[in-house]
Amino acid sequence: MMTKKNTTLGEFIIENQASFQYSSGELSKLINAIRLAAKVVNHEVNKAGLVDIIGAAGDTNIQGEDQQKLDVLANEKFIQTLKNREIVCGIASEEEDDFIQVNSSDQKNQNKYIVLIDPLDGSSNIDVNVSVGTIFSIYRRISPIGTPVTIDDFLQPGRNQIAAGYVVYGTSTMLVYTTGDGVNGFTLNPALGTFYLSHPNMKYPQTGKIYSVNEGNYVHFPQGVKDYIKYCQEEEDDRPYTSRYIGSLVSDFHRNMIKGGIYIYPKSSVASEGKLRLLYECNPMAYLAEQANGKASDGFRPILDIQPTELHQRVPFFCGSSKMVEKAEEFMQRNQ
Ligand code: AHM
Ligand code: MG
Repeated sequence: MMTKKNTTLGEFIIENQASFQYSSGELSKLINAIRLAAKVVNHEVNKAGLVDIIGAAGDTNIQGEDQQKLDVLANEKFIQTLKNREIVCGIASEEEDDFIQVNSSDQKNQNKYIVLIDPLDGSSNIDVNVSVGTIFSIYRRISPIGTPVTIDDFLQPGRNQIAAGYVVYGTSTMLVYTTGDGVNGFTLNPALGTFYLSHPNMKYPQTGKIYSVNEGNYVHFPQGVKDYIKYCQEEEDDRPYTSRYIGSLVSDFHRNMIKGGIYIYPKSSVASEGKLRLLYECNPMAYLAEQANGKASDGFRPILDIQPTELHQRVPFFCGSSKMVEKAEEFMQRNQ
């Protein structure tokens, strides 16, 4: 694998195409389309702070067009880019109730990949200038090529993912992804509009000192999570740990992968399955985590082994450095 640091994402995709398990160039084109959509959305996200000057969502702009909310806009940009390039046969998005059939111009779609996206995760952070992200997940369809895609193409266990990744619109914009051969991170040079390989072969430290959970919900948490939080706060060995919670999954995940840590969004007495979506958020992050030597679980079993039953299914999420996730699972199992 090519891991020279001045490699551009474009070069990296071409160089590594041959190593894809079922290489036909289609997956490379798809990653390229995501790269393009990411740049378009990045441009919009960067303008978000100007909203008071150029108009807020719901206002009418100078051309007489309605201003759109950024998450709606990001959704449209990603879907448009993927549709226009005719490189997928179906798309599902956290922003859409149902999956989208993509027909190529000759009406006989020969493409084999489907994409699931969370176009702008953590969008409540935009108003306060905090990082947000895009998450994507790619599968090979299971229905026959040339026929309409079905719900079963989208309800595959995360283990079947071909590729997954995220874009973090942070102090700099990064695209981090895996095609099942490790995780690589690319940073956007905004002056040139080019992503450069900046974080080759990313790995979670085996353990870390950061725990990320919305402790405001403490009273509603299951006993196992309460006990694990207390464990993180005890003074023993390398503890107490440090608490860091941005409230933007992509950013919390990204920091924990680099520094070592655990992210938890458990179920609670007010949200029986937690908040995060299995298909759009947890599966892609779990695939990245495993590819980076980390772990992701619902407290009892690997996220990637869960058989989804609906598109917008929610699931409790424990994700991070392997030893930390194992410890949290121990607490969950003790309190079952
Ligand atoms: P969203 O898909 O509505 O943006 O929600 C997902 C986000 C995650 O990025 C973040 O980790 C979590 O919700 C924060 O939720 P909470 O504010 O309940 O802690
Ligand atoms: Mg989301």
